[in-house]
Amino acid sequence: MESNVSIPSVNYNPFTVVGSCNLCTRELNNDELIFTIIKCVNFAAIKHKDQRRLDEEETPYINHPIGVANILIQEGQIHDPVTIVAALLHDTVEDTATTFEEIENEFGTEVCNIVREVTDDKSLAKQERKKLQIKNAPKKSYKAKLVTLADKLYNLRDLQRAIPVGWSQDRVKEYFKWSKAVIDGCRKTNFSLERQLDLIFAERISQERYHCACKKPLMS
Ligand SMILES: [Mn+2]
Repeated sequence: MESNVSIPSVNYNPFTVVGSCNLCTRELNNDELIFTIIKCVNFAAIKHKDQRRLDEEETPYINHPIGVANILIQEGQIHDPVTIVAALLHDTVEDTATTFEEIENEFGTEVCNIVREVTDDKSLAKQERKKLQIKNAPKKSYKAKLVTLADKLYNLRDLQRAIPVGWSQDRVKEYFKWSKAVIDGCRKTNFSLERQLDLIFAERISQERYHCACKKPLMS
């Protein structure tokens, strides 16, 4: 995660009340809401256009951020536009050439700050980044925790559906373990999302037990 530098907006900022603290958000009317959401999906689609998910079908990458936003709305009952816009943008800086300045200029300070909170510092080694996600999870804001929970829920479901090309069973197992540690740092944020994640972890444990050679009963 990069330092939390606040850069003044120079462009259209749908959420901020101009002239105030630059952090307070206001409610958007229907026209502004649809304008902002479509602008945001279009922005993310352009940024991720050359990327694919790691499954065999090479699903377009944009399915992921759209799916994360959809999980927040359908399963998390989250209708806050700042959180939804941040979810749609959450991987743009980490995985494409997008900068925080662009996000701030196009979608405002609060959205940008959430994206910052969920963006790994790619200058660090992968293992270090993974450790930091666990360490930083409890310190995240409520909205960043929501995005984190929905992101992990999407990725774990994806992993249940199809193992990424080139991944060993050990790597899958490790990913589940690591995800649980990150999620445990985001507890008491959204009951429904956490319940869905717990169901996945329970399912995973029973699968691992089933395939384990010892065949010990689960409740021993
Ligand atoms: Mn993601």
